[in-house]
Amino acid sequence: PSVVMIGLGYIGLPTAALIAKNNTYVHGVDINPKVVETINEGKIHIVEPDLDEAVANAVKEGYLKAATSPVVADTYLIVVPTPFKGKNEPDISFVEAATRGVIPLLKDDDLYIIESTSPIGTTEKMMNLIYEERPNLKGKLNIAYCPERVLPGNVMYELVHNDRVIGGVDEKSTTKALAFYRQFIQGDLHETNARTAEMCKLVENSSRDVQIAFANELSLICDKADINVWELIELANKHPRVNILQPGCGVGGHCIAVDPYFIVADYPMESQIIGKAREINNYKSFWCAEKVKTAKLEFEIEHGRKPSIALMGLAFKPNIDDLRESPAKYIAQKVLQNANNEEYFIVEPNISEHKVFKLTNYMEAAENADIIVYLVAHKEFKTITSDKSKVVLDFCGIIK
Ligand code: SAJ
Repeated sequence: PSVVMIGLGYIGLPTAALIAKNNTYVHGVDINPKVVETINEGKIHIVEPDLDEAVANAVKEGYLKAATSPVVADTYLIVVPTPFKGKNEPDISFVEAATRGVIPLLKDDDLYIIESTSPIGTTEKMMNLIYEERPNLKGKLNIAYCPERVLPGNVMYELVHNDRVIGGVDEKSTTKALAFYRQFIQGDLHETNARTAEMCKLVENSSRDVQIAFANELSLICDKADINVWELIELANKHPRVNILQPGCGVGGHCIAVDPYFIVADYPMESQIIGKAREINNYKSFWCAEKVKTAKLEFEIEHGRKPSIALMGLAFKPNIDDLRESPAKYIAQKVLQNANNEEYFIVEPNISEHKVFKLTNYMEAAENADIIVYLVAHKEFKTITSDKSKVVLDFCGIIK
């Protein structure tokens, strides 16, 4: 058996390495020649624990090879990004381009699977596209949707152990896709149809977004009501059927802050809560930036001088180096835009340097700043003890 993996990014590459580890030939495809070159040298272009070794081994053993175009295989996996165009409209042009690339290669009984997060109906759309171009293959291919659900930072473990939802365009496709994943996945495999599987991925992330929005809304209410939101949530969670998530400085990353729009774009009238949750979580970042502004002005009035300010954390969540779609980074940018000769210390212990921000060591920043703003609950920050004279804004519950 042989597999073509289209897209060698955060999900495609680890999945390719995993399949290759099971002695199946994987021909990886990426439009970026640099990525192809790096992988063929047995190296990787992304940060993910244990991925380097997995790729190095797969390439060395000859089971993984990368190129910029596909070849004939039995199984084709589409793992390319689905970004946005215009005003929060999902853009499936990469999925379509990848599909068009394999259409001439397809033959009877092949398996074609989309893993990319996709709007509902994408798999059926691609099926129609394939059969329009290759009418002789109609009904003879196995076409399915199977979303990935791995957590960045823990991908190599979760790829193997998480349950998977597999939805074919017909029963034969589902069964065939299931047998494929069974070879290298230890988690349970759940059968459904393609539309349900597509929606399932969007709903998982929307559900988390809505729950975080609830926590963020509570934090706004508690701020006005003079209640410690962290204590409140801890107490409410003592109830056996209550499980409130943690408020923060907003929701970031490329999944939870994005996927809900895939539902809202297609069903705007029906997805009231899902849409509102996005607004609340975005507003929370704006609110945090405004809070820093107020603290700054209050300090000036009280002390008759400008404060120095430490912004603690830039990553989109604790203990990672990923700054993409990060609310903390957005807040730092917003605060710096409003800078008026105050001294700023920007801190991100998980990266050594940044092209825009001049970074300061976290201890030094916390020691020297008049106002300490905790944006991300990185483990390093938990060791900081600051004296009472400092103003502390804790947006991530690090001191609770
Ligand atoms: N966050 C909070 N409060 C919380 C939990 C998280 O504010 O109580 C924030 C984080 O700080 C971060 C954002 O939410 O800014 C998202 O972080 P996350 O750890 O919840 O999730 P991601 O984006 O790293 O990964 C998610 C996962 N989805 C779910 O947990 C439902 C992962 O399993 C998916 O595979 C991934 O999205 C994806 O690729 O879709």
